[in-house]
Amino acid sequence: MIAGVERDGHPILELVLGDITQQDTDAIVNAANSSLLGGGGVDGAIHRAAGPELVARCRLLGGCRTGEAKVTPGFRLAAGWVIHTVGPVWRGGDSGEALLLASCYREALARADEVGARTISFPAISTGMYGYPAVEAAHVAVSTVLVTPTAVEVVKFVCFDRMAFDAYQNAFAELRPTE
Ligand code: AR6
Repeated sequence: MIAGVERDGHPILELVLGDITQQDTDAIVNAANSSLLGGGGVDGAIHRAAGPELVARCRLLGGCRTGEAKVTPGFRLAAGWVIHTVGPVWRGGDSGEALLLASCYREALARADEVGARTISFPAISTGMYGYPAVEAAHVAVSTVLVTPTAVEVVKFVCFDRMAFDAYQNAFAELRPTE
């Protein structure tokens, strides 16, 4: 953990530079596509690390709409659950992208609550192949998690590179409530 924000009655937020497949939180979130059958980026990494059981289980789910989330076991991962969500493709910002991205975070926390996960790791959904600007995406991620009611106790934002990490640090600094 490199930085944390703690608030009464809300999850502790942590910021980590690393690989989400290595996180031992109860759940990790996958930035999937609507087929849920795998892809590149974090999706590919999670499927490789979880093993072929994951895609077999995903086949039973019938896909996932943008902004929604579905849960599977983590199979060979340290995390017990994978929560698959589909972020919006960035189309300039006027196509409801922020609302859809916020929905991904809310829906993922709702799935975590349903399976009793108390700790969860999120990647920077939509900021790779789907082109969502990192600074704006980090702001949506942190502000949404801060206001979403959940029994989750720890939320880790796992950044794969320094640029994402800096974006989250700025979002933490901007959104940290003044005590
Ligand atoms: N751990 C943590 N973060 C990672 C990892 C990792 N192992 N690998 C990549 N990232 P992307 P999207 C970061 O493209 O933009 C897939 O093909 C990456 O640096 O994985 O939501 C799906 O199947 C970036 O910051 O997801 C979809 O088709 C962030 O994860 C499409 O890509 C998200 O990048 C989804 O695109």
